[in-house]
Order: sequence, then structure tokens, then C-alpha cells
Amino acid sequence: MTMCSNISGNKPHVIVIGAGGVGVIAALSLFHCNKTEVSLVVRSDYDHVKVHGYKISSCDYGDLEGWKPHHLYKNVEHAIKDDPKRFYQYVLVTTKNIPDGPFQSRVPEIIRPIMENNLTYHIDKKCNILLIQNGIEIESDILTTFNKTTYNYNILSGIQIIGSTKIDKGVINQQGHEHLSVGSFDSSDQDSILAAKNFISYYLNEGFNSIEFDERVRYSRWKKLLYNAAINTTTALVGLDVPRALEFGKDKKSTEFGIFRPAMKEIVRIAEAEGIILEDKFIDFFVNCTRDLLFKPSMCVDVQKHQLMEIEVILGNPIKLAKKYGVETPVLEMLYNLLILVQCKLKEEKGLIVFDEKISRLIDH
Ligand SMILES: *[C@@H]1O[C@H](CO)[C@@H](O)[C@H](O)[C@H]1NC(C)=O
Ligand SMILES: *[C@@H]1O[C@H](CO)[C@@H](O)[C@H](O)[C@H]1NC(C)=O
Ligand SMILES: *[C@@H]1O[C@H](CO)[C@@H](O)[C@H](O)[C@H]1NC(C)=O
Ligand SMILES: CC(=O)N[C@H]1CO[C@H](CO)[C@@H](O)[C@@H]1O
Repeated sequence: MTMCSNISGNKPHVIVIGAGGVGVIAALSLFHCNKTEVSLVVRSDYDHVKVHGYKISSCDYGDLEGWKPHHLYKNVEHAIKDDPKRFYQYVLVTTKNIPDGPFQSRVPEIIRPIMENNLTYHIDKKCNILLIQNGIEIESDILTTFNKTTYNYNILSGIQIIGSTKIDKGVINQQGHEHLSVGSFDSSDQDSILAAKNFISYYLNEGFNSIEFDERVRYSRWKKLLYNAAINTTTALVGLDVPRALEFGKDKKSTEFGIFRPAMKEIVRIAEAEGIILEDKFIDFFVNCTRDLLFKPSMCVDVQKHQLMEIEVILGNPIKLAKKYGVETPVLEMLYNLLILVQCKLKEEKGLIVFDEKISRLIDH
């Protein structure tokens, strides 16, 4: 507590990109642990937070007023410009992952300035990109964009379970205890595994948050997908919370037995084709775990806020894998095809796509 400020110049740097409910609590956990110097990229709330800091109501850390990490930036370019020679040992990406969204908001483009800056100044050092995001196969976009031989990096997976929401400009409400699991996407890469374990020591605040090493990242991601691919998607399509979506089904059964369970079984079969066994009890668990919780999954909230959804990493990628393995996924494909329409409706509202009513055709760019 007392001497740390003297050595702050020597602490490793971590940058957290994305300042929603997940990112701000991640920055707070790192800051509290006090072993790293923490930068946070705050896009839309930057001006507010720069002046007032964050107001955080957290079940783990209590109530904080005016909290700021060591550095705040508008975007990644701003962080690089501020100190081009600073090396970020860990780059935490907590933004939504929307590969079908605007080019500049895709994950590889968001981190590109750091990757390129490193090529100039830090090629001797290996940076660790930690994706704290939903979905499956999310690492491949980065691996295909940045050649691992040219750019020197590890890629780590983070799955965070936390009930934390940004409820207003600079205001975070964390209601659920933070639990993060961190591992290497490549489960055979010893250096990457070591980097994940090292991160845990920068992050763990005994008695406050929980963090554990995840040796089966792919398994954990498939498991989480059981819920996300079946339940978030359905509620997003119909705009209902989970209890209503279940109760409003024909004879109170059709949602559970006609949509949720069949969709989850398809996820089980895709994972199985990779040799990953998800037990049936998980299906029972996920169908029921929010049966009594009057809340809308985040994908449903996204639609209602007119924000793009993470449909590619939740459904598009699993369906692609299913095709590759020869697994039939009629329910997931129906959910996906319907959600693509909703996504395009949102894109049209935002002017990201143009439909010409004179000729009744979508204009290709
Ligand atoms: C990455 O770069 C190395 C060295 O330049 C090259 O040999 C290799 O083929 C590249 N890998 C990919 C996947 O492009
Ligand atoms: C799930 O909840 C339903 C309705 O409350 C109940 O009938 C069923 O036994 C529960 N299933 C499990 C596996 O707990
Ligand atoms: C699905 O909903 C849960 C609960 O809101 C959330 O934790 C998760 O991030 C959501 N996933 C997507 C892809 O929206
Ligand atoms: C993205 C970025 O900041 N790249 C920098 C890398 O280093 C060169 C040389 O100093 C700069 O010109 C670039 O702007």
C-alpha cells in the first residue's frame, strides 16, 4: 500500500479497451490489485469520465465516487499518441464482438494501432491479447489479420460472469460477484499458458473478486454458448424476458421443448464433433437457471436499444463449424436467419446499409 507509488514507473502496463459494465470492473479489479498501471479506453463517456470519474456501485468493491484508473483515453490511437514507447503487456478487449459491424469497430481494427506500434518499438517483447468476450472461434479473426511470426503476441481467452451494467454516463452498477476464468486459446502453447497464469496474479483481489485459470477454454466457450445461442437469441427475437418467454409458450411448453432444448442439443452435437462432451445436465441447468429471473439477456437489451447484436460469434461461427463437421442445425439456422433480418433492420436505421425503395433492392457497396 505505502511503497507502491514509488515503483509505479516500473509496473507493467495493461490497457482495457471497452468501458461497459464488464470493462470498467475489469479495470477496477486491476487497479485495486495494484500490480499494474491501468489504462482504460472510454469511447462515448470520455469527456464525462475525464472530469467526474466513475460512480460505481459494486457488490464486490462497495460504492465509489469519482474513481479513475491511472490513464483514460478516447480511443486506442489516443493511448499510443500519449506515450508511443509505452509497452502494454496485456491488452484486454471487452468490447462487443461484431465482425459484421462497421469496419473500424471490428476487433482486429480496434487493436491494430497497438499491434503496429509494437512492431516499431517493442518487437522484442511479446504482448498478450486477452479477449473477454462472448462466442466461439473469436480468436481466428485476430490470427488471420496479424501473422504471429511478424507480430509477437499471445492470445488469451477470458470468460467473465458478472452482473454489471453501465446504467448512465460514467455510472456502473455491479450486482453480481465477479468471476473471471482466463486461459490460452491454444491449449498447447506453454508461453501463452504462463501469460494467462501471470495475469491472474495481477488481477486477483482475495475477498473481493474471483479469478481462475481455465485449462479448457474451448470447452468453457461451448458450454457458455448453450445459453447464449438458445436463450439470448430467442429473447432478442421476441423482446421478452426469460420467464415470460417460457410461460408464453403454447401450453407453457413450446419455448422450452420446441426452441431452447432443441437449439441447445444442436450446440451439444457440434461440440461433440470436436470431441468436446457437454453433459445433458447442463441443458437442464441452463433452461432453468433464469426461469425465475425477471431480466432480459443482453442481446435482447441490445435490440431494444437499437444496437447491433453479436450474432456472428454466437450463431454464425457455430453454424459454420457444424457445416464443416456435417452436423445438422435446423433450429440454430432458423434463429440465425431471423436474427440476420433484425440485424439488417438495425443496420438500415443506422445507415450502415442502404435499401433503394425505387427498385426494391439492397444497394451493394
Ligand atoms: C507469417 O510470416 C512468416 C514469415 O514472414 C511466413 O513464413 C508465414 O508463411 C506467414 N504465415 C501466414 C499464415 O501467413
Ligand atoms: C426446471 O423447472 C421446472 C419448472 O419449475 C421444473 O418442473 C423442473 O423439474 C426443473 N428442472 C430441473 C432439472 O431442475
Ligand atoms: C447473453 O445474455 C447474458 C445475460 O445477459 C450475458 O451475460 C451474455 O453476455 C449474453 N450474450 C450475448 C451474446 O449477448
Ligand atoms: C500506429 C502507430 O502509432 N504507429 C507508429 C509506429 O511508429 C512509427 C515510427 O515511429 C510511427 O510513425 C507510427 O505512427
